[in-house]
Amino acid sequence: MSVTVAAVDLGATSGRVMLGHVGPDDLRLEAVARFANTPVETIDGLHWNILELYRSIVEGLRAAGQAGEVSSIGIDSWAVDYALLRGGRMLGTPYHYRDERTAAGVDAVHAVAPFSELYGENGLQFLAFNTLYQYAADRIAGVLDLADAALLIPDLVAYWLTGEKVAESTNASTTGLLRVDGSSWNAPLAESLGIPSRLLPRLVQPGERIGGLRDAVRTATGLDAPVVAVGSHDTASAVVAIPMTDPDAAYISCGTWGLVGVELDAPVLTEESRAANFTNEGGVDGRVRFLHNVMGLWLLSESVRAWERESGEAIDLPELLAQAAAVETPQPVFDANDPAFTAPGGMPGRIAAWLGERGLPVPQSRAEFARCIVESLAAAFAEAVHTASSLSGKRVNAIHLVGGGSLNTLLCQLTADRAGIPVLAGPVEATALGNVLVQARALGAIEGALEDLRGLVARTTSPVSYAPRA
Ligand code: LRH
Repeated sequence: MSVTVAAVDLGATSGRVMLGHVGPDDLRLEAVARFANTPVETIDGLHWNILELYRSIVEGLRAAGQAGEVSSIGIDSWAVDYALLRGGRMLGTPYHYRDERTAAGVDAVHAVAPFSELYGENGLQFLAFNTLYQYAADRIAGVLDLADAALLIPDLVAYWLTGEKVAESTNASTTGLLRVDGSSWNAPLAESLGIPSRLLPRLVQPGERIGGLRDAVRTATGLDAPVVAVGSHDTASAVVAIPMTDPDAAYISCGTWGLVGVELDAPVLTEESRAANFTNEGGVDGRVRFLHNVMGLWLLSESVRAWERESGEAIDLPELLAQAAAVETPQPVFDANDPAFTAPGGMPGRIAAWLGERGLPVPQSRAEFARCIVESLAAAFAEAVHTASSLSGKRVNAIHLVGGGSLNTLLCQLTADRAGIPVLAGPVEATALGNVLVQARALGAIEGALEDLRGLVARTTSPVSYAPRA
C-alpha cells in the first residue's frame, strides 16, 4: 500500500510544499509549490517574513490537496529561530539567525555557564545564534519576560495550522536547552540563565501526531489531514534520507550550510570534540547527529547576489560553475568556517580582505572567485569528515553528499579529491524525502528502522559517484 503525504520544507532562501508518494517499494516526490524566502531588514534588525511564508504554505497545501488525497502533513525548516507568544499571539516578527543582536546574549550566557560547562549539558557546538543566546538577547531587551511560550519555526507553523503548541525534539536539540540525551528540557539551566521554563512547550518525537487542522485551515486548504511531527530540523530530516547502505559512511547535507558529520548512537562529549566545535544534535529515532556546521553554498549565493547588485544583471550559476571548473591558475583556500563570513552582504569583498590580510593572492575574475570558494568549501568538508571520523572512532569509506550541493559537480569532485574518499552525490531533495518517510512510517505505510528507510531511498534514487583523483 502507498500513501500520499505533504511535506512543508522551508529553507533559508526558498520554501516548498511537496507531495510524497510512499510505500514499501515506492518513493516519489512531486513539487506542488515553491516560493522565495526573502528576509527583511527593519530598524530593529534582520527578520524572517513569517507571514508571507505562512501564506505561501497555506496556498501550497491547497495546491497539494488539489493534486491528490493527502493523509498527513509534516513540517521542517532551518533550526534555532523562534517566535515568542503570549496568550497565543505572536510578539514581534521572528529574527533571522544571521541578525547580529545575539552577541550580547553570548556574553550573558557564558558569564553564568561557560562554553566548557554548557558542552557537557547540551553537547552543542558553539554558534553565536544558538537559541539560548538569542533568548538571552531578548531577555536583555526586556521582551522575553512578556512571553508565555516560545515556538521554533516549524512548531510555530504547526501551531498556526492545528492550534497545538509543541516542541519537536530534533529541532529542540538545537536550542541548547535540551539535555544532551534528548530526554527532557534542562529547566534548571534555562532558569539559571533567566530564561523562564514556562516558555518551553511539551516535547514531541518524530512520528507523533501533533493535531488535526483548525476549521479555518481546513476551509482555506480544502484538506482534512493531521499534522504529524517529522524531524522538523531540516538537517535531521535530510539525514533520515541519506542512502547509507554501508554504515561506515559520513554525510554532508549541503544547502545554505554544509552540515558535515556521522550518525552515532551516543554523543561524543570529549574535550577534543569541544575544541573541534563538533555538535551532538538530536536525530530521528534517538540517533545522534555528530557534525560540524561549515558555511556552505551561502558563500557562493551571497557572492552571486553581490555581483548581480553591482552589475544589475542576472548571473547564470551553472555557467559560472562551468567557468570555475575550467580555471587553470591554482586558487587560494580560505577558512570557510570563519565567522567573518556569517553576516549577509559584500561577500566577495570580505573574502578578498581575508586573503589579502594573510598575504594570499586574491582571485581576479568571478570565475576565479567561484573556484576559490568551491575549493575552500571542499577543503573544509574534507577536513570535517576526517575530524568527525577521528573524534568518533567511526571508519568512513564513503561520503554521501545530499541537498542542493549534490548538483554542484565541481564541489562533489573536489570534496572527493581533497578527502581522498569517494563521494556519492544525491538525492538533492533529501530533506523532503526524510520528511515524507517519517510520516509514511507513522501512518503504517512502511515500517522499520532508519536503515530500512534508507534502503528504500537507495532503491529508488541513483546517487552519482565521484572517485578521488590523485
Ligand atoms: C540548515 C540549518 C542548520 C542550522 C542552521 C541554522 O538549514 O538548519 O542545521 O545550524 O540551518
